[in-house]
Amino acid sequence: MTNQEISHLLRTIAASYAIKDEKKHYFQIIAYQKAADAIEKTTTEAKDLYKEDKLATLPGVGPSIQAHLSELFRTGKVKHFETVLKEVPPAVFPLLDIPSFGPKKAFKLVSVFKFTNPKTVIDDLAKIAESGKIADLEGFGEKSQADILRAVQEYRLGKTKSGRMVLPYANELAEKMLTYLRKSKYVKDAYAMGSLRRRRDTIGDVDLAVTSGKLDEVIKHFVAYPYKDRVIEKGPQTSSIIISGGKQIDIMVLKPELAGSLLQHFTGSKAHNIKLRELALKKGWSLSEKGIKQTYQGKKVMKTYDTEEKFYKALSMDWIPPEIREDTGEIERALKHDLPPLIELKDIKGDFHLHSNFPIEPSHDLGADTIKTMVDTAKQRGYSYMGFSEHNPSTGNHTAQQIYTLTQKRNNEIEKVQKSNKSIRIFKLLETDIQPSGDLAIDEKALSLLDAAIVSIHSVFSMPKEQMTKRIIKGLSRPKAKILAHPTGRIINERSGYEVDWEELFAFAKSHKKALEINAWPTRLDLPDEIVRKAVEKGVLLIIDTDSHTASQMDLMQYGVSVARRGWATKANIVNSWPLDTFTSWLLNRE
Ligand code: DGT
Ligand code: CA
Ligand code: CA
Ligand code: ZN
Repeated sequence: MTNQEISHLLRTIAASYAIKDEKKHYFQIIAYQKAADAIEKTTTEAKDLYKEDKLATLPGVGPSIQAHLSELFRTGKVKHFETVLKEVPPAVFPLLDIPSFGPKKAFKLVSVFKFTNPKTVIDDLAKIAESGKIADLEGFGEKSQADILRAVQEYRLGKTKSGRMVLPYANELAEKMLTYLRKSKYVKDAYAMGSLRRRRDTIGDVDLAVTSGKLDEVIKHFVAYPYKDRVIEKGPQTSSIIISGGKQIDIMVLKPELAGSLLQHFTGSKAHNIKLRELALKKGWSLSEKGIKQTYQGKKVMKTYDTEEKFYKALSMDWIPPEIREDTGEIERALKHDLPPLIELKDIKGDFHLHSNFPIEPSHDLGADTIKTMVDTAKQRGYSYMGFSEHNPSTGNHTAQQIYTLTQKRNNEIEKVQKSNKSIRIFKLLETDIQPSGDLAIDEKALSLLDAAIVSIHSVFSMPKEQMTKRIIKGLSRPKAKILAHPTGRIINERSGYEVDWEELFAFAKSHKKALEINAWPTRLDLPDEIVRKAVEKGVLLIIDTDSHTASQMDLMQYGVSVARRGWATKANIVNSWPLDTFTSWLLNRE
């Protein structure tokens, strides 16, 4: 069972409790939802943790749910879950996957219209809604009938509750909306908040914060957004809309003097905020988006903060970078004034996973821009070094000698461009396949033409963990192989990565000074942040690359830097933030 399936199951249990008796089961509902969130977010498979007897290390999952999960992995089912689920009509469950459908609403519709077949319930519901019968139900009406129809249509178009956006897409939505908001004379400042500001790899909905002296005018302007599909909620200082395309945008507006607490609250994460709130509670304080309520000379007063720094300072802490606000130790470190100096975009001195359009006849994709164009772009970015790493010439269509000759031709082109560009050092690499046997796709003679090789897996992804780990380590053992590209092979919203024994790979990479890549390509972001964090703790070297296939894609570097920051990486960890001489001696060193 994958993490996603487990998380779905836990949400189903929470929903069943809510249907049975929401008040009575309040704490169970929260516990199951929290566990579902945690498991969905983590990049370690819960099943692996179970096998290693480490389920207890899953944050956010309490002992009783851990025991249920153990039973699930041991026997394939959980007696307790079956008891809970038995009390809810099966036709309710498919409805829970439709956006905007809560357990209560699903249960009511199923009970009233006597839906019994889980396979047809969504079609049955659509028919009832079209016939106008839902509008007559108490507590529903014409509008909610139309909403239900729309939600079903969107669901059929593939929009599910778990449909999360990749970061640049959410970024673009937010930027458009921010530009629109700033057109209002009532908007003082406008910011992207939530997971977007924390730079998570995927984004559920876009959250925006605005400061203004006239809250109602800003809300009015917000809901008048020309590309909106519909308004979900409109209050005095908050509102939510769905824009065309089905994505949700939430806004919160407060006076400028409250900016500090507003940004802090709305950036989250939820877990980070809950931990802060617990700390504050110990002093008898309470936190909100409007400030900190404290007892002062016997009276409750609301202290306000116009910057986040002041807000955190009031809690005796240093300001915490948004990327690490996940309650994974950052609060304790901020209290000790001991947060690490996270890597920044401006620290990056070069990009190494670059595909030019040089006709090297690879079996995978070629880039679209010339070596020269990409060098010009790297110089504009202020880089001191860079590396070309086209895919190796395909082994199926070429002899070893042909591969050698093609590589040599590509090198000649690089050398030609290097001659007229002295301000940047250009390295000759190739992105070389690690074959299923662990051998590299090109032989020692072709490798000798390179400064170093980036090695990666592009075929036969499903292998048992031990075998895959051996394969990778064998490929990476070759002296020229210095970088392992996109180490998990995951494609966000498409496929999860292959199975790797990280402990073993980290130990090997560390002792042989091989770098694991943080691939900045938005649907890869691979290594994922949680694994970066572990690599950083173990002292493994990392490199941030864009995997660009055009010159303009070198702009994607920012997304890789976000992942590195979310993994608590500093300059010491990231080899391509090192000065040219240090970097060069690492790259050319053979161990
Ligand atoms: P997402 O949208 O799933 O990618 O994740 P977020 O983190 O953007 O979550 P979202 O949109 O539900 O809420 C945005 C922020 O608002 C969240 O990170 C913290 C704050 N917030 C929302 N709900 C709660 C809550 O129940 N308690 C606290 N303390 N903060 C909350
Ligand atoms: Ca959000
Ligand atoms: Ca939200
Ligand atoms: Zn590549």
